[in-house]
Amino acid sequence: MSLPASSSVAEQLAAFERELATAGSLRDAQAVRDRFLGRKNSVVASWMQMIASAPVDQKKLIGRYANELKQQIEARWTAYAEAAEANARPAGAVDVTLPGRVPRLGRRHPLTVVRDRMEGIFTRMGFAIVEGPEIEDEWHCFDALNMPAEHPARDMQDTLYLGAPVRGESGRPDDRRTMLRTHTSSIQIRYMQAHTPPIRIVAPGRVYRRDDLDLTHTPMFTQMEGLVVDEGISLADLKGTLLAFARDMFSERARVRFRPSFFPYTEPSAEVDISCWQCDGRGCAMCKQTGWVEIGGCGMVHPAVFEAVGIDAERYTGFAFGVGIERVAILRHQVQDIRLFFENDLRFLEQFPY
Ligand code: 2U9
Repeated sequence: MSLPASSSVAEQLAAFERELATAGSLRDAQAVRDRFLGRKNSVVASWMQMIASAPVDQKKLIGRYANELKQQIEARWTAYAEAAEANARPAGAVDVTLPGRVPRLGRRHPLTVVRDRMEGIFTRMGFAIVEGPEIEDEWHCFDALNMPAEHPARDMQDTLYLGAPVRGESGRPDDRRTMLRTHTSSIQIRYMQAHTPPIRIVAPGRVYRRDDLDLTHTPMFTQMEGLVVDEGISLADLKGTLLAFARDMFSERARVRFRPSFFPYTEPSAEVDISCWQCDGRGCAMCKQTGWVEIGGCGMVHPAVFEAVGIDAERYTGFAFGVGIERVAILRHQVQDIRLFFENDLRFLEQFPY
């Protein structure tokens, strides 16, 4: 038995190719593949069967032919199938059959949450929220706040100066230095220069000091200061406002106490303590057995401050207070180390359920 001339591998391959070319769909093409490569009754399968029934001296020849045919048609099919798939889905297109990816949701930073909460409390009491520049000059940060040139807080040891002198209000260059604000009080100074009483504002924002890092200090932290100016504003208004804040922020049972203190921009001045909301004042680890927790400072606006911004201190009085936002967050969440708020380690941040 000799192999028919019309059955050369090249011719069979050409026939396979012609039939593939007429296939109108992938399904048609698969049918062509099955006719040539299928396990039963296909072109390749019948050559394979022929090996068994062929005379011994022909087996090798037919076997070689059948294998060669099988390999070439298979290779052609693989190329065809790959090209068909590539054409079906343009490069870069989304495979809509893949399972969806669940996006990882971000969340607000714990300091942002505390700040938003504090802003909400003061907004409901009728305060406006005001911001200002983080790069300040010495007049807005110190002079106007009754902190004269020789005041220790103005020292290079405490303040981060930026060096370049700024232009004065007149537009002429003067020798005031620029610096990173050491408190948000400069916002209230700017606000009082631009507005007449009644004034009721809170000023949140970052402040900067030349502090070394430790459990309770970072060179940048966040404050919220409040200022109320009107006729007849008294220390009782100040205490009532802080009590309302403490009851909303910490506990309905909170009480507030003032301890006499000193700040250049307020007179009288006080440190503000809140009765411990963990033990209700009986004494626990959080309040170090004192029953009280310090949350900030406050006082009645010093007349020299009013004079600096052109408000009549005979007619108007005002109160001011300051709270560290990290301090509030530390107390609310029992955080041991202020630095954790700024390292942004997800293992820390993901513990906050917001
Ligand atoms: C003006 C007049 C007075 C704001 C005040 C404090 C007392 C105070 C600290 C709390 C913790 C700063 O973040 S902290 O370290 N603040 O103790 N702040 S009175 O007094 C002002 C502000 C502006 C025009």
